[in-house]
Amino acid sequence: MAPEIDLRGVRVLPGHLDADAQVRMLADLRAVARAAPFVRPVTRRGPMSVRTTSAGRLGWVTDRRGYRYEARHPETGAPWPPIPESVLAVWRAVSGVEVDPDSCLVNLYREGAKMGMHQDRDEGDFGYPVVSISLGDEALFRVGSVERGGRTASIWLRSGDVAVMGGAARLVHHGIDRVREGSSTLLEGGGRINVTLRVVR
Ligand code: MD3
Ligand code: FE
Repeated sequence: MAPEIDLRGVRVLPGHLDADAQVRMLADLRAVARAAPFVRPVTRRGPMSVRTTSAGRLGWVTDRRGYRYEARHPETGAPWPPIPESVLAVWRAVSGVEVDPDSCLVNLYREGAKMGMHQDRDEGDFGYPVVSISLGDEALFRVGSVERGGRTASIWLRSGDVAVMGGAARLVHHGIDRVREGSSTLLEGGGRINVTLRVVR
């Protein structure tokens, strides 16, 4: 495994998952998406370019009323499927906390999808870290500060990389500027999946 990188307090663990582990996790996430289909979230600012679904007790949803965590899929009304063991294993290895996550958000980036700079602040306790797992095409990840504006730093996140956002980095602004199409063959049809694990409470 390549050495750990500290990007403005975000711990990046390059190549945390080897190729076989990536394939296994992707199969588990496909099963999640069969039970809880990807939706295109619409925020007050319009439709997002990313597709999302969730696993675990709570899933992150958004509509014209705003962002929140819900126990059921917004379209099917079904409870979210359980978080796959392959995903929980990453949390248990890197989060440094004893509690398991309530929520596993799965973001699907297909052609041209990106994510603007934002903070993750819909959770009830920022003392817990957020853990992110990248699969598929490489993505240019940007990290700023807790305050809006100011300096930022960027890094390409590759398939199998894991990032841990804890402590002061838990509330930094961050986003995905772009995805390098065709940089990975993991997803049939191309693209990128990002899994984020959170304790919501
Ligand atoms: C820094 N996802 O779902 S992962 C998100 O690649 C989100 O889909 C991006 O931002 C993605 O909210 C970025 C890296 C990441 C995730 C959560 C964070 C960085 C973070 C939470 C706090 C600080
Ligand atoms: Fe985020």
